[in-house]
Amino acid sequence: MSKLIKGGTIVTADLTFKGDVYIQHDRIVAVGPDLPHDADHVLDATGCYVMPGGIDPHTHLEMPFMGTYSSDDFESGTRAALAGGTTMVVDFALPSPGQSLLDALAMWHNKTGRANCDYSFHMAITWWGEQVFDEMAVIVRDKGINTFKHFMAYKGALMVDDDEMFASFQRCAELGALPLVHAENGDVVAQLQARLLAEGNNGPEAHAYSRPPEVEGEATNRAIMIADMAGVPVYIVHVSCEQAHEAIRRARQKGIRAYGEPLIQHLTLDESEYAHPDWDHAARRVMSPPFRNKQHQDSLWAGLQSGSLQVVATDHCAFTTAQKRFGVGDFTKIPNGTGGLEDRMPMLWTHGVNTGRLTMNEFVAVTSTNIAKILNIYPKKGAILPGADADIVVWDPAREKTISAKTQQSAIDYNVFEGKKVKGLPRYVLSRGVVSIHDGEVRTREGHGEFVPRQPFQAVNRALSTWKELTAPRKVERSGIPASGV
Ligand code: DUC
Ligand code: ZN
Ligand code: ZN
Ligand code: ZN
Repeated sequence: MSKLIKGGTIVTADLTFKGDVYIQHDRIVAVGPDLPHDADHVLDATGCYVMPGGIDPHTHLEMPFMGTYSSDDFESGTRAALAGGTTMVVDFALPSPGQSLLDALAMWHNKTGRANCDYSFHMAITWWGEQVFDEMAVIVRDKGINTFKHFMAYKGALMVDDDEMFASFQRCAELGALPLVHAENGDVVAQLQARLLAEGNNGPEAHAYSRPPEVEGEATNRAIMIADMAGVPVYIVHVSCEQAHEAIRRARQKGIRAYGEPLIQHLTLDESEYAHPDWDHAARRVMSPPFRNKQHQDSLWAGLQSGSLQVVATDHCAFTTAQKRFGVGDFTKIPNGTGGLEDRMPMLWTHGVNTGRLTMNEFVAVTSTNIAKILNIYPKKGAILPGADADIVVWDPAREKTISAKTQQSAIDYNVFEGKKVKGLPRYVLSRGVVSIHDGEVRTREGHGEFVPRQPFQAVNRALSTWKELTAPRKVERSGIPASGV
């Protein structure tokens, strides 16, 4: 079965040019102007941009968290992804403390039977011991996973301390894996939460007060410095504020390989959401880190423009209003998380490309190609090239809609972007050659999604900083006997 995407403008992270894309089965086989018109199906891309499908490197589908499960599973989550032009998601396998990493991974694989698009996993390090040390090697060498996630927050649940993080980062360096970090100072958050509750601040706005930018800036800087000492690059998830971005920028300037991932929510929604008089409205927007003010948003946009931040994700972790209400009377019990899978690309196009903040090529880079390179799956994913998977979005810059929970694919009963107008939406979305979306019509195929294995890489981080020389053990030769009592 062959397909020809005809008459569009191909936009990649590097180039913009008029051309057609020829697909056989699930692969791209030719790219160029005026390809022969002999395919089984011709998809008209006139007036559209033909781009690599989006990759969302940060989702939590059917995640056990805060006494419940996030409400989008691999079926509804990947359907939402495809509806918005995203053709691959990377989710997190989360061992409970003491649980085997391999058992946790098997549990997560069992959730994916109905996935509509391709997916992969990051493995979380939620505890430390010899078993974890040993299993990390199996995960990297035999299970196709080259990323390990560390939570510096969620004290008493997912959080690891510096001891564990440093040990795990060194193991990542040995194995050719990349550590990912949720960077918030979990000890400080726990104290602020307790103080706010004691003072009678129990509403959703207190969630934001308990996680100020400083807890994120401190933890981001700490994670980067620990990674530098372990000699491994580091990827900071959901960078929400200038303090965290500043730490990443400063590290990169010194030659440290630190990557930063802002979310579409933090780029387009701000802290005023938590001041809303309706409890449900505010609670639905409770996520960690919380939304910030406009200055922080400007910093994140500047990072995407200048390259100090490389990827836009969602941290899609959707809870219904009923689930959010677990936290009535105690904001620390509101399940943390917001949706965004369906809206990431249209919102970023509308607020990035249409405003002139991002070029189309930068849009492709931060939604797809950069993450494919960081995860070592380029050009299978993130590319419009012969041999690449036919994960493609034919993007119609003139197509408009108003975002609404009434028309969304996600299983939850609201949308944090409700009422926002977007201009720029998919005409076609192809998941490994299968037309899954056409002009808003959903034609996803349950179970079509496959696991994408990722090989280890050379995980070295050699900063220009001189601390290694300064701290390398050196025996100092001395002569004479020091005067006593000095
Ligand atoms: N933050 C959230 O808001 N939800 C899931 C996990 C996280 O770190
Ligand atoms: Zn057909
Ligand atoms: Zn997180
Ligand atoms: Zn997350």
